[in-house]
Amino acid sequence: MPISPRLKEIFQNAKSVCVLTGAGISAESGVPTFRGGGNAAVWKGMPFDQISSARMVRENLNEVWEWFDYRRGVLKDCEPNPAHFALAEWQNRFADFTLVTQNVDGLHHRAGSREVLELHGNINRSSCTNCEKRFQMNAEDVPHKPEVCDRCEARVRPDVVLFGEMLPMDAFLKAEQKSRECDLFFVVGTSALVYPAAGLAEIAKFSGARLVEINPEETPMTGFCDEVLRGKAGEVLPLF
Ligand code: BJW
Repeated sequence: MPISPRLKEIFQNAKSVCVLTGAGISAESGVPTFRGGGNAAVWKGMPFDQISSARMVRENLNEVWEWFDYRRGVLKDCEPNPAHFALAEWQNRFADFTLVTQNVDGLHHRAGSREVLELHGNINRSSCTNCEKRFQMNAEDVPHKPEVCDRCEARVRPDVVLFGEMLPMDAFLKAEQKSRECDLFFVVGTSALVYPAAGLAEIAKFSGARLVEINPEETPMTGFCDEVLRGKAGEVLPLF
């Protein structure tokens, strides 16, 4: 998948670059995606959008923890891949660079990205269901610790954003502002189905940015993009 000379030139001259990543960027690290390839993640016969939901936290937090402990167990053996490393290098290439991720796996940080706007939280943190105190978990804490908050003794939950829940407002507002201001926006490894994250690409495009998609499959965003690079993130991103 060669990058056209024209896109290379646009990339080299860009002042402000914004990248939105999704589960596909971690696929080559061995982290399963939610959708794509004709499959959707299922846990104990339940579609993930049922278990990863605000309702499930209210009705069956034990099951939610089992699902996230399982996924933290999978993640323990996963390492950042060339796509994560390429983006960590981009932060030094541009006067203004913003990395926004929907992923909860922390692999961008582990690859060396200094500032990552995590729109859907982080799987290695938990938060109190009552006072919202946050706790960092170690990858080895499977099953999770602590069980209850040391400040108010309410139960803790995974600190991730589930369907029907609000995104962290500070991260989202900053991502929205940077999407509006950038001149080049990359949509990498996301099915672009989940809002409001997917809407950032639309904001960028309507504000005049050039939109580039990197994904081996077509998505609802494809027709909207100025450039489509059909390939794996770990193979395409290092080519820039
Ligand atoms: C590769 C590759 C390789 C493979 N290289 N690529 C507006 C319109 C319609 C609906 C809504 C709307 N606004 C809000 C909604 C509702 C809802 C929503 O969007 N629903 C749609 C699905 C219909 N959104 C919400 O509920 C959000 N909250 C919200 O809006 O709050 C306001 C509100 C509150 C109360 C009531 C009403 C409104 C919250 C969304 C939170 C999403 N959370 C999850 C789970 C996180 C925890 C967990 O990890 O379990 O986040 S869902 C899941 O999807 C996860 C992901 O971050 C997210 C996006 O998935 P992603 O990253 O795109 O992955 P995949 O698997 O879908 O795609 C992978 C892609 O990679 C594929 O395209 C492959 O081809 C590609 N790929 N290998 C490059 N090597």
